[in-house]
Amino acid sequence: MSKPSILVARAVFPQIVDRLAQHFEVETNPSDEVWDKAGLIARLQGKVGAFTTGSERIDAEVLAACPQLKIVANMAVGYNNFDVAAMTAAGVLGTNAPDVLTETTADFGFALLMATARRITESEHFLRAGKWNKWAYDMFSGCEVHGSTLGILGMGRIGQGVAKRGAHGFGMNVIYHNRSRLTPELEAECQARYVSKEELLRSADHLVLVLPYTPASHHAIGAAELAQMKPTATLINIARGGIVDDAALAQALRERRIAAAGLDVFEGEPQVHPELLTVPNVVLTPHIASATVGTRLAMANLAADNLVGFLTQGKPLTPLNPQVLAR
Ligand code: 8YV
Repeated sequence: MSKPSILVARAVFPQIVDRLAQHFEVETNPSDEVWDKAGLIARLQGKVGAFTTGSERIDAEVLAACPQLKIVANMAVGYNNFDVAAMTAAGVLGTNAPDVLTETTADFGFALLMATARRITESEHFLRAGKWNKWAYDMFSGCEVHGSTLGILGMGRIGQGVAKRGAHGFGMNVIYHNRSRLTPELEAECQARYVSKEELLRSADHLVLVLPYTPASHHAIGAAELAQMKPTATLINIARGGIVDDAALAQALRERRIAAAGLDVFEGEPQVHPELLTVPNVVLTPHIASATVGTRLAMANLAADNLVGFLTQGKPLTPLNPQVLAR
């Protein structure tokens, strides 16, 4: 019997492709080109499964053009590249890759917070440019981290990881806002206090965004929200581009209406708003919060496990629309 065919839409670890090849005919993308919609549809012809990353959008048009598709496994916890309702309507299972990246991503959130508060990249650029010719008492003075107020918007698993690092490691006063409040046990574990979004914006010395991107969270931080923040505050985005209005943020940074920002995700990435590239008080990284070898391998293995589990036994590990399984 011939093996079912799947598409691995971006370059991944060779050992993951080898694993998948034990079960499937695998078409890969050796040049790692990011295909446009027509390119993706063309490669998906005849495939029952797809291994995707955040760069492949699976919507009604793609689904209509690929009627044999049964599962799309995302190598990411976020799945805003999936139209889950359209997938469910088409009877296509979607899976994501939660949990395996939680601690690594929380580590990075803290790294970005520290780099932003303590002006690490800005001062390194100064040094590399040969501008350091004497010590000065006020050179690159930053914002205090220990003992300050850490605000977290979006208190899922990664938000909780950031909270614990702040509370236990840096003695921070942790406040959060989320669609739903944590249980008292989880609040105690994170030493975090639930507040309104207004209080979060007003009180945070460092505001970390860790919420999923949905139509409701589009521009959750725009000019009005930035205006409510302390002029000494920092803003850290490790969630998704589009949650912050990048144009409004660039203006707020330029006018020093907040002290600094640390951004790992951008509206329309890999494009970056040109204004953000010219303001000095922002730390910019190319969507690398989960990027350690171990974690990226775990994410890829989980996506592969979902494909193998579903296509060989009808049992995916982390389904997003399990109602498809009941059909
Ligand atoms: C991924 C991420 O690396 O998991 C997520 O949601 O943002 C990152 O960890 C990225 O989405 C590529 O798939």
